[in-house]
Amino acid sequence: MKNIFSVLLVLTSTLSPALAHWNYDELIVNGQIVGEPYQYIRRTLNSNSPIENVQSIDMRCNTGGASGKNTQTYTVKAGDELGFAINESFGHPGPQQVYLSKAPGTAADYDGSGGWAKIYSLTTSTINDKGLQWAGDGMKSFRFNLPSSTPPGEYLLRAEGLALHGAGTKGGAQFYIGCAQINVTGSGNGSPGPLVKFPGAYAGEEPGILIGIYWPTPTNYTVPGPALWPAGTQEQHSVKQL
Ligand SMILES: *[C@@H]1O[C@H](CO)[C@@H](O)[C@H](O)[C@H]1NC(C)=O
Ligand SMILES: *[C@@H]1O[C@H](CO)[C@@H](O)[C@H](O)[C@H]1NC(C)=O
Ligand SMILES: *[C@@H]1O[C@H](CO)[C@@H](O)[C@H](O)[C@H]1NC(C)=O
Ligand SMILES: [Cu+2]
Repeated sequence: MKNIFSVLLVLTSTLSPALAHWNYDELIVNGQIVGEPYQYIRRTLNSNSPIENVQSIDMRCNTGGASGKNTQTYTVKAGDELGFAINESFGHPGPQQVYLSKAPGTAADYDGSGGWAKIYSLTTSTINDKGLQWAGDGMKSFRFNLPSSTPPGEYLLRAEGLALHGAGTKGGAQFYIGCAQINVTGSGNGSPGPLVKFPGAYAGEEPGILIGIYWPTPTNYTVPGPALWPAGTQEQHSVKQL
């Protein structure tokens, strides 16, 4: 019974394609949406489809996200509360994470080929006998702190939603990605890290990427990627929406 139910769940979530999908289109700064959709976030050329090949260069900033020429850069202070809003709701189960990468020049000129530190990870709200429950499930936004030790300069801020409904087979996990361009002011003197590259950060076989979430019912979840920066930052189990 449980088995059939799980199969049905997988089918329904795979058969309702664009409905459950989302794009990160708006930047939130200190509790307010700033600007218009895609004013500060690079627009994907991929409608609202996910990336499934973890070795793709589009893992950086989504399809068409290699250049920020048509995107503006928003000035924030180290320590500000930032966030992403989406044009839908998170319609698939899985974690939400945010990575930060310093541009060698301007954020608009940066292709995201450098190192990325992870600064936010929103995972399960709880794990019970029905399996993994996701803190971001059905939500339309999330907020997090830009570490106050972030050094001044221009950065790409990358939102990543990992959808796990099809992740029981390799290549079945879906990555929803959006990169905001930010200009950080202040006197932060930290060293963001550990740094990872995209592609490269994920192999696709991590227990948090290659995982059947329906049956057998998982009893734990390990989010993929490096440790959070600054060291000691904890994963979040509840979402701060707008
Ligand atoms: C979100 O944006 C994508 C890409 O423009 C679009 O295909 C999709 O229909 C939008 N969703 C909603 C609810 O507007
Ligand atoms: C970034 O902030 C600095 C300091 O306020 C400012 O001088 C510079 O013009 C800003 N750059 C951009 C791209 O907004
Ligand atoms: C859950 O724990 C088991 C055993 O400790 C481990 O083999 C498995 O990889 C873990 N699963 C996840 C998704 O972390
Ligand atoms: Cu989908």
